[in-house]
Amino acid sequence: MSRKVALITGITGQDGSYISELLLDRGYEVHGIIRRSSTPNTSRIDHIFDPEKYDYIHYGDLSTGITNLLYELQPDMVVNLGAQSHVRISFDVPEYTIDINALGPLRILEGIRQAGLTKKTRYYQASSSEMFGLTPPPQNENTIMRPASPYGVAKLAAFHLTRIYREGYGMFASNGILFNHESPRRGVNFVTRKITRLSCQIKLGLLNHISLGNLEAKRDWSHSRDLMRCVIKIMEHYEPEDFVVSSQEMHTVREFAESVFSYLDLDFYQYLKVDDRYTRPIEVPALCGDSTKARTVLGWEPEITFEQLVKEMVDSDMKLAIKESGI
Ligand code: NAP
Ligand code: F7E
Repeated sequence: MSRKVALITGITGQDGSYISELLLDRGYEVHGIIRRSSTPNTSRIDHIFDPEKYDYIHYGDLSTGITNLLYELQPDMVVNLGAQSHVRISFDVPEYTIDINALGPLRILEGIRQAGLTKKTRYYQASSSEMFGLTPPPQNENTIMRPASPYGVAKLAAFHLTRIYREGYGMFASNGILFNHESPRRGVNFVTRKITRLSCQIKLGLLNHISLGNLEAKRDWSHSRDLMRCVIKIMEHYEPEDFVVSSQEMHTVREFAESVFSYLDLDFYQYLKVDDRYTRPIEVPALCGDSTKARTVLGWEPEITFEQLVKEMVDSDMKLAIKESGI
């Protein structure tokens, strides 16, 4: 029997790298779309794809359609992870964020339809807890959505477009409404990675402070690998549905930072500077997912605790800081 083909947008990102590993382990033929960049952007997937044999990597961008590639590959599954994924930056580039995060998914959904693949290709949309925005926790699949950023609005548009293609054209199109998830592969300008990376530099005497914005924001943080395991369950489920995926535990940014600094045996408040540049025009105060549906219907459970996540990220950033500084 031939291998199932999965096409991943955003393969060079945090989630793209973990889901590629998991899908390859499950026997899928994994293809990815990458953007051309002036400096290498494949560091998270260089250990997965042989640079000598890049048959599985295709240049593309969500600002244009990928219909030709869909037609050529006839994938069993498209996992759409590509996005301008930074909430604060979405206030700086709102039009671009809507283009990539809302029209991008529409271009793929239309591409699947135009390539005649509505009955063959399963579609996953990387929806986000940011769609809940100002609605207080706990948030589940039935919670009212009140996004508070261009990012949240774009993700909400894509969420509904996915539902419309499912209901209108009978496509297998599912949303995973994922709450914050992190790892050593997290982008350096998201708060968790910023804290783990800079605190290690402080520990080594390479830096003397860390500037942060809103310390009271509450988030539901998981490990990316855990949530990507659930995404595969969503895609292999017998019918398309939307699922909240989360740890069901909430911590403030302050608590995350205190855990990191305490693990490094440092006093967080000795190094902290609060800087308004890192606050947003509208803050989302608290997100905590009720993922009962994913746990009962899909039989999914997270494996990595908050404390293990902190430790894994700090240990990894310490190795990196030592390597980069040559100490
Ligand atoms: P990430 O690390 O920022 O990765 C984003 C990916 O999208 C990268 O591969 C990036 O390519 C690609 N991309 C950006 N703009 C693109 C464009 N115009 N055309 C094609 N590809 C483009 O994000 P992540 O944490 O892995 O998140 C994956 C997805 O889940 C995103 O859609 C995000 O919005 C969503 N999400 C994330 C979280 C979370 O907590 N991590 C929670 C809920 C939902 P480059 O490497 O070239 O920049
Ligand atoms: O901020 C506060 C900030 O940028 C978390 C994305 O993956 O998850 C992510 O979005 C909180 C916010 O993630 C700094 O104000 C304080 O309240 O790490 P973040 P996010 O905005 O929650 C959702 C679910 C996604 O879908 C997104 O793609 O931390 N905060 N000080 C700070 N945040 C940053 N970035 N930098 C600071 O210095």
